[in-house]
Amino acid sequence: MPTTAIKPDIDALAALDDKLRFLSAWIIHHANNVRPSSDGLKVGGHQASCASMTAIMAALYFHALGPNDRVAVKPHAGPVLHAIHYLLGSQTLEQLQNFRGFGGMQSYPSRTKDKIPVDFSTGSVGLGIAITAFASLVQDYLTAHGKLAEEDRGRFVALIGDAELDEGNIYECLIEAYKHDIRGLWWIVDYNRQSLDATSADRMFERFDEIFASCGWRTVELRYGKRLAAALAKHRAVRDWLDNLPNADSAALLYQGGAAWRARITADLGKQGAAFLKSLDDAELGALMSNLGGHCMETLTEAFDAAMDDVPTLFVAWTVKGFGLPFAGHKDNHSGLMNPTQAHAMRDAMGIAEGDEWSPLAGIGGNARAGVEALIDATRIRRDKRPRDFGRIAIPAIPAPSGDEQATQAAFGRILLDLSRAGGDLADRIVTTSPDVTVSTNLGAWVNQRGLFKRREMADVFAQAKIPSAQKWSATNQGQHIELGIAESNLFLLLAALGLSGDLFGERLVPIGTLYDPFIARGLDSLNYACYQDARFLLVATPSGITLGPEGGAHQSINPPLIALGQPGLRHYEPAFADELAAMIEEAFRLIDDPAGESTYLRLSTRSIAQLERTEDSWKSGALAGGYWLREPGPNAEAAIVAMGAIMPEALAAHDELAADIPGLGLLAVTSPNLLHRGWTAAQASRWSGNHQPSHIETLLARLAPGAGLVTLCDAAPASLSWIGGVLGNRVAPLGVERFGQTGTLADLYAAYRIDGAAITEAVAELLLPFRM
Ligand SMILES: Cc1ncc(C[n+]2csc(CCOP(=O)(O)OP(=O)(O)O)c2C)c(N)n1
Ligand SMILES: [Mg+2]
Repeated sequence: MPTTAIKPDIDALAALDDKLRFLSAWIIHHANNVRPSSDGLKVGGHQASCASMTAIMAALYFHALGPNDRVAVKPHAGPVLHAIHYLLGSQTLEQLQNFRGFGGMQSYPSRTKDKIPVDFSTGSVGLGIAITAFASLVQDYLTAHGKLAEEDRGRFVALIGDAELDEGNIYECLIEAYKHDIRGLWWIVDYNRQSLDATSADRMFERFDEIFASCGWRTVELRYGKRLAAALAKHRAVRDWLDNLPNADSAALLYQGGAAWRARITADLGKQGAAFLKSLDDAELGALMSNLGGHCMETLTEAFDAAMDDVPTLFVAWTVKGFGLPFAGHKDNHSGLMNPTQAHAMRDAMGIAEGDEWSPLAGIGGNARAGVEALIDATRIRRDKRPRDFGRIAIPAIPAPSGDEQATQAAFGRILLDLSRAGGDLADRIVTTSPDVTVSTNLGAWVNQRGLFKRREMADVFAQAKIPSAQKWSATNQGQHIELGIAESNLFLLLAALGLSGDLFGERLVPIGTLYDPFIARGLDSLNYACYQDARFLLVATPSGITLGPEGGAHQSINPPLIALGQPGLRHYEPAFADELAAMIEEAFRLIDDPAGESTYLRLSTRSIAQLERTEDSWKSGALAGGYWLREPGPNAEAAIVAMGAIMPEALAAHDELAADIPGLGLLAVTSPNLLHRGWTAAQASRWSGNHQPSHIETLLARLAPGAGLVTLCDAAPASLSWIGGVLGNRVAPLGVERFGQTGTLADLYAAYRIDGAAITEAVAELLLPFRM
């Protein structure tokens, strides 16, 4: 992280600002107006959002950033980032010309898809901001654990659209960041006071200032550029007037230009404005009034240079949306595109010859050219896209905890405790985290062993006072559990940052997060965001379903298996037994470290059930592939029970009861609907590539008679399993939970929601009826 400033070359930086504004606009123009369109769809892009930020980004990338600094770029300024890499030689012309095309540079910066180094993907506004705080926490964790040298530490920068500040996840993160004493952050707001639809509410700057300041942040307002500030200093009345001009009025005037400013100042201030206006023609007046802090290179570099310590800093840089473009300030400019005439006029005004639009330094002449070349050479940011960092962790066999009766949730706690006691590289790389449900998700024993992480030591007051407690909550910088407040979005963002530690810091961690299954929905977009970036972690959601009995409907989850069915990058496992769970955890660790792997979601239960006596391990590969025959079907069986998770005892009991009457009745234990589904669709696709392999679910179901009936059973939305009937054309009686749960004993609830033995028997009977007639 740079701690001292370099003298800025203002002229060269200003030339780079112009160049980035042109190139980002031209990338979008080319995609929309030059590249042939085969489908007639508008390609789109955000020239105004880019133009608003080019000065800020020029000052950052060509002046302030150091080699270890990481940046989350406002989604709609993606083209500016690509233009920077183009100037640095780390992005190709082909990619720029294929903006928003198949295989081309992405609409919004993407870690996984773009060819340039992208530190954090962005797109869903707000999330890219908050992840920088958690990445900084991970950096502190690695430093404290001796895995990252002081000189390799970086600063975390978020480039923020002002409307993004409406996203609640930012404030959840701000609170957590304060608790963890997070440092080394620069959040830079492109304060153009325009969102997608409209101009933003007035007076918000003061509020942001107060909110951030109360969380320990330094706030820096960059309102006026040097020239405008100097002019206003001489004309107090104009300054007071401009200070209080509503955002919408200011935007409209910026759009209309000098003549409109003159008319308005004259109307509002009369004689008091005359002296200010006197020496300026309309063009000069228009330029002066748009000389805001976020477009003034001296203001920006001074502000960055003055914030080289590690105090988290919010810069509010006032800008004009669409600065320098024909639709600057227009309230409808968010998706505005210059027409070809306007784009050509911009090119000509930049001194760029026709046909020379892509040549990096075209139009930069005179004194600035040498300075620009020098800045491009001297830029300290990383130019290359490094291969992702995988493949370092030896994963020991994870034995199943012993015990005749066990719940998967308790078994999870035991497995982690055993791992902790055994020690070793894997155990040392595990970082656990939970949003205030550490104890109730069974992480307590692990935390007692491995301790809480805090950068500054925190004593356990209860322990010091010798008050008996099962939990030891003293915290040191060697602890391996990061406790979060109750904000599930933060959990997923921290998992995302921890799960990218190999990529961000060259040191892989093994993150495990626990939460209550229904509250996955609380942070779902953050979970999706973590998966989108291919962060790797293990998510343990526990407890689940109406099997939670007396806790009632507010805590009983119904649809997470459906969420998992549609979530790329996340593998859902739902074990019934502790030995299955152990195999899945081992697999999840392997997947974290495998370049072709993914994250894992375990849906666990507090219900203690009788464990199976297994004499061999052949079930294991099936369980890891999504399912296995717990009771083998007979030849040409006419029916099977297909069950998942904590209600396996009901399925087993029903099987015992029905087996005598229905010869060959099978019991299929499903451990991962989403793996089975993925395998099925992949097999379908492979049919057309000439390399067909039947999928796991097809192979399993092929054991039954054609058209055999299936009773599917899960403590979740029945659609989680009912689709299985479509694989080979089996008729299905889907049992599961479709209404909100309620309190009660398991017998009450299973009967009321028809997932008990009686429901299974009735469903099997109904399926077989047509065959019997
Ligand atoms: C979570 C989410 N909701 C909605 C959108 C659609 N959207 C994209 S940009 C935007 C407003 C952007 O305004 P601002 O952040 O001020 O950026 P500017 O373009 O003005 O710089 C919206 C609503 C989104 N990308 N993400
Ligand atoms: Mg805005």
